[in-house]
Amino acid sequence: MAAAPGLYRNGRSLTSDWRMVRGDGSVTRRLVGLAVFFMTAFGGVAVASEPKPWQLGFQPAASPTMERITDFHDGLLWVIFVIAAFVLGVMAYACLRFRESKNPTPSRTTHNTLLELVWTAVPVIILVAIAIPSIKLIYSADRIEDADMTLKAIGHQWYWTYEYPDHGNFTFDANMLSVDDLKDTSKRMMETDERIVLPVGKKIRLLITADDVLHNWAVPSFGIKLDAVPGKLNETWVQINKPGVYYCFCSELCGTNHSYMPIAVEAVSEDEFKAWVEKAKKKFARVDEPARDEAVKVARRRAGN
Ligand SMILES: [Cu+2]
Repeated sequence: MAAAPGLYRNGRSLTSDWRMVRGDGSVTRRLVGLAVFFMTAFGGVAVASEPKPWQLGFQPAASPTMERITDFHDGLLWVIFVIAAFVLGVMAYACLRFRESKNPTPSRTTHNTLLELVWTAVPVIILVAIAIPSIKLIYSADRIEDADMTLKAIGHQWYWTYEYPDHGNFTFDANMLSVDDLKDTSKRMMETDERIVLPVGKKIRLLITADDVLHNWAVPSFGIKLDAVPGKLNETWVQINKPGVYYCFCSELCGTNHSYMPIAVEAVSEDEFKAWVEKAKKKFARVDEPARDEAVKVARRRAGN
């Protein structure tokens, strides 16, 4: 489990604890107080955005990009609705108005220049009107100029490695938790042994690549789904709006254990993030250090000292 400052109890597990001991008044009171404290203090750290049964639409947006994607999607639905209703109306009108009994001698008209111009121009105008905000959105999601920090994700068969280059350049692997290691609040096949911890409200540059085959780093509520390509560094960014844990999976078929390399992101306040970084620096290896030490050892061995 990641070393983020004690955040792993949520309201549900406390409720079940409370049910077991409610015979004792003082314990009950204390536990209820504790539950209220935890829910107030860490309530937001439970799963922030997740799919729900019978859900329609996207998971709740947790980044400016996803908010824009959601708005754009909702706007497009109206465009589709108006076009579909118009076409259906025209077809219904034609079927009724020009049916054989009502219109026994059909017109032999084959061309109408104005009509043909209109039915060519109007769809073009609609497509251009859709393309402009769509391209703007693609560019805004593409990269960020003034990032506050960088996170690098490297896909492997079948786990992710993360690097924090601006925070001591430490690195760690995130493997899926096996069923035996699941905690009562963990999500099966979605939880990792080490979560990515990121600060809320900061602009975070994401660099994504792979070590072996194509993978894909995706988090729906951030509006991110980006290929991890060996030998290529893909870039995007995220600014997380609200604290919580966000889950997803590798989203590119990458081999036998493709479905066993989840992504778990824990968004915390800036202070909590700083505290986590201090712990993480001690707990995890530096990207450059082991190689440098090794190089020094090899050089010393060669030199015989
Ligand atoms: Cu993969």
